Amino acid sequence: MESESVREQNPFTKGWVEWIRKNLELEVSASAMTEAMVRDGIDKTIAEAMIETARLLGGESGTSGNSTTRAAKMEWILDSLARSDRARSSEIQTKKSISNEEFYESFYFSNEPLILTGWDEVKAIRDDLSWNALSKRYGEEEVEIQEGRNADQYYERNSNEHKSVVKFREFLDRVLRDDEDNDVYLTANNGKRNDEVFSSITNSNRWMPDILDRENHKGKAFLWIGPKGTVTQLHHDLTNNLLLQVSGSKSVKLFPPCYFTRIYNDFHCYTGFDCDHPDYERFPLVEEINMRECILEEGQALFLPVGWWHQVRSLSPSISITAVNFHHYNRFPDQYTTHWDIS
Ligand SMILES: O=C(O)CCC(=O)C(=O)O
Repeated sequence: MESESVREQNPFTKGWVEWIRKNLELEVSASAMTEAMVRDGIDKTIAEAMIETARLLGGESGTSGNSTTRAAKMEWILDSLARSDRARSSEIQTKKSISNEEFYESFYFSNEPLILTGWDEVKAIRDDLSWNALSKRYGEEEVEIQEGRNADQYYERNSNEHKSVVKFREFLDRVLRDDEDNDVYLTANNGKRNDEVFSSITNSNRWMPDILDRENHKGKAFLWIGPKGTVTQLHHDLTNNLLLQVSGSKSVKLFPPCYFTRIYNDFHCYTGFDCDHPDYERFPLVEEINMRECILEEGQALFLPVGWWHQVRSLSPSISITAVNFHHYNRFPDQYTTHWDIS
């Protein structure tokens, strides 16, 4: 492969730096480049150091390349997918029951949400999870919840600062009051601390539909208990999730990952956009999103594919479970590196 040549004597000019980057992209060998630079009067040690530095900074094609160009190309791909998505129906598919074959082929691997209306296995835990039974069995237990959310616009991304330990009965009293209350919520984020208390629910597989892997369920289910009016702010998860509605109902707004360039994702998996109070002056591109919306009723389950954005509001006192133990690969967090500021 021919190397490009630049007639300049000062090796640190933009011209030489660009020349090296271009030749790395063309997969020209370091020795051929060094030779060309030495021929042009550049000291061999300096030439070698410049090439090695450029290589380490990602000038080689097939690795990070020119990151601005690559980011632009990724944006183009996503925008093209978003253009097609905007032409699609905003209905979420609903099925009473589904075979594993159809679920994995048409929904799990296709990154497509689904509402399963016939989650019959819920019957196995409905009595254990009635409000009375919960109060009787766990009332005296200390549990961890999220608290003080009303005072923090970003209560979700700051969730670690809102953890608080309370007596479960006192929490339930608040959950069952009739008014809307987003200040307290027992969430998946509290799962670790509460795992022992609620083990007979979260570490049991008797409520799991077939699409979940009943042999691989320990530590893979998380409880959500809260009053009417809790809002889980718009975010995407790093796994495929099944959100199972045990008691009460929730409204869910969701849309696919191809709208990444329109959702103002500024931190980890969050955005400042609020689907329930849309501010299109601050977030104008969101208007181009084909938002889906559904109500998840008691005894139903919603498949939330990895990367799909969702905002969830409870319409009544509510108990849900999120499970992540599917029969196929769901370890996407292993490859995730952008946990913090990405603005
Ligand atoms: O039910 C909720 O409030 C949030 C559920 C959720 O975000 C999930 O299951 O991924």
